[in-house]
Amino acid sequence: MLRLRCADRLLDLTRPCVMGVINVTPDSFSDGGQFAGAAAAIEHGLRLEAEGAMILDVGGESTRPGAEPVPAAQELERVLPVIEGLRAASGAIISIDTSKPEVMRAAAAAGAGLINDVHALRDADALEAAAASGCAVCLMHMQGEPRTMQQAPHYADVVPEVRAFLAARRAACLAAGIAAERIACDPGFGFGKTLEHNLALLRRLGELAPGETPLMVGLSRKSMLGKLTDRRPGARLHGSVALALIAASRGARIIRAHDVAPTVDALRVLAAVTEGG
Ligand code: 7PJ
Repeated sequence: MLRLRCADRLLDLTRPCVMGVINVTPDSFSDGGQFAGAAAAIEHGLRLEAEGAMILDVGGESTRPGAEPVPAAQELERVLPVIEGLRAASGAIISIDTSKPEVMRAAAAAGAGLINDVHALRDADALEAAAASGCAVCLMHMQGEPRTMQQAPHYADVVPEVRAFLAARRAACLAAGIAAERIACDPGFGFGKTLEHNLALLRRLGELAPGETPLMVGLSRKSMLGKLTDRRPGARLHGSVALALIAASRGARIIRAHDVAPTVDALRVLAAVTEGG
């Protein structure tokens, strides 16, 4: 059975599940900073849970292309009240979207069960902090850094390069004492990738995950959909659901999404067809 150990919880991934996005950043491109206040962010998270999200991903530092880094104290100020509030009111697994070890430690102490790190635990002390937390970890591939990563993404062959990176980061986690059942991987759509790179990764998604590692994908509202459908972020729902279904049908087990209800519906339909066979 495919599953992910998230601190004191075991997440069943026999069927693909949805991770709902809670941005606690004033510059978030898709929410326009609408959920910047902790109370609003908690309310938003509870709504995503009611819509069927199994995981709630709380982020206090924007990783959108061009975004500037945020100091740890400010990130903690944004995310901790939200994690505490959700932990008290929600049964969902809480994910902390961070690369900073001090944020990982504080979030785990406040009840987070998953560390979603777009740097794949490459920052100093991040592996140790994640290992000690007991949380699950999501290792994401990124070429370059958010501020400049979309300027000139380049690969000789994107699929084996991303696969090799994820395998190496998984090996580093295992060596640091993070059990295999605590590790998920993510190709990092849009993180230092052109449209063609993203499409190649999606086509060959099944080749990416090392071993039995569950694959997470984030495709919701991303700029590849802007290129494919010529729509602004708020009008990319239909394209996002299409990408979620394509990813799940190719093996993705965790779908990171802003629009939880329609994504959950689509995955239920897919599961009925798949399991009926
Ligand atoms: C991702 C993420 C993703 C994981 C963001 C956005 C940009 N975490 N955080 N995977 N994307 N694991 O939502 O468009 O693709 S932030």
